[in-house]
Amino acid sequence: MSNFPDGFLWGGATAANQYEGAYLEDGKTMSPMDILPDLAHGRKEALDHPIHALGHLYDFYPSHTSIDGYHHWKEDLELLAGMGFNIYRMSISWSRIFPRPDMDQPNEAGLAYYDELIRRARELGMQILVTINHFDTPMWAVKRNNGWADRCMIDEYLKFAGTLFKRYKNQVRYWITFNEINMLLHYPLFGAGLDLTNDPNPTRTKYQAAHNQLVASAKAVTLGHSINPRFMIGSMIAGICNYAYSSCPDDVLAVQRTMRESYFFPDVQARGSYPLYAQRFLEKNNICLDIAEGDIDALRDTVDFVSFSYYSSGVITCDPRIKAHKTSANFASSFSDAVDNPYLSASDWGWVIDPVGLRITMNELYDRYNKPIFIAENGLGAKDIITDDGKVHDSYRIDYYRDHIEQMGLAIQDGVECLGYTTWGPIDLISVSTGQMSKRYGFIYVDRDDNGNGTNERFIKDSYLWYKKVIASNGADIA
Ligand code: BGP
Repeated sequence: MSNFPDGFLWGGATAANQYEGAYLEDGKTMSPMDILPDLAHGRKEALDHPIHALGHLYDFYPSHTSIDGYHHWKEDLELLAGMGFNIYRMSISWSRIFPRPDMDQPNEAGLAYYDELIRRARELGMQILVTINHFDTPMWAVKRNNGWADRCMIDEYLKFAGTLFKRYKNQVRYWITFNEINMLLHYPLFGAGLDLTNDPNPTRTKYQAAHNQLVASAKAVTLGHSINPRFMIGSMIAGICNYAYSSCPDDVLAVQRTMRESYFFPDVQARGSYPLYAQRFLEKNNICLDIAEGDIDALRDTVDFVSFSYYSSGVITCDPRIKAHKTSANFASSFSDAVDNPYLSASDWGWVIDPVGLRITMNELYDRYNKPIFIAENGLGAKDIITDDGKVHDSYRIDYYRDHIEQMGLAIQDGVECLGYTTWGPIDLISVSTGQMSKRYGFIYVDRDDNGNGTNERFIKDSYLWYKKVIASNGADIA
């Protein structure tokens, strides 16, 4: 028996800057991803100092070609539809549509690509979920006005979002305003196009950028609904489930503090105002934000659904001796003081695997907001081996998904209203944190390595046939 409601949305998610390549084609200009080398060649430093990185010539830029989705999309959509996807989450590259600031008209050549892609995906039976900004504030904004530090980005964003809302009014029903909006605190370049190199008060700048994005997000909700009242427009955070290391109240308090850093964003987007704890945090840090007249009113327009990505969980402690065992590689711990969890194993990249954490997160978010939720990303980055006859036996990925889908079903049984589930990277693509190809998430293998060698030919993995079966049974058959 299926735990999933009829019409549940099953699919996968990609992002323009990790999928398309063609980084300067048809009038596109650069995105932050396009100035970065991979991890082994200075990605971390470049992420921290993007303006400096822009003036530096690296040997290889993974995103410039990526998996060449710009020229393979037809074949890719057919492969995705072949699994029975009824939704495809994708993003639209801002710098393809508005390659320069202050443009009155969008770049038609850039839009033409998405026109065709969306038309074909709909023809193949897929709903579309568009992420308007997936770590993709154009480089022109980074250079000109330090990205979202400047509120001029609100109008630039609304021009971009409005163009998409009008253009795809009848083809696209689901929208996310910003990918993992809470990540701007940890990945300021990806999240908000910020260079904080000489910034005397980076915390203030990040929260100013956050404010500007929250206003832009709320105004986009208003604008979108005025164009099509049926639009479903959602928020999104990187959802991290954190546990207290011990029953010591200080540890529990530390978890609450850490979770609020992320909840701050959907608290505003789904409830329509700044939570008191955020106001206190800003006061305590002597941060006085530039809040224009009308901003607080604008924030009142809330999202239709709350979405999140889910990969991992963390464990938090205040005890300095235990902190010494920090799991540096874990997704959750790299953004906080999280330590090892003795009950859980981790991926090849050290990301702790915790399916029950997904159920907990779903329940938490639904309890907190009482709005439908959507799991916008979930997946396993792993080292795959392709056999001579073009097969990938990725039983570990099947195990990962089976366990997470089971927990998702249980959360729905708990009472959570969940609209859908888009796995991350249904096709192998460039990793955002490392720039690698070898960190593969897909049900579809792409012949391309970390140095850009390969034919870009696509091969289906064992997990492809498995997910197809899951979708066909509406989640009942996960064996
Ligand atoms: C999320 C991003 C995605 C995706 C994913 C996996 O944070 O929204 O764009 O890349 O993480 O991360 P990575 O590619 O670093 O393995």
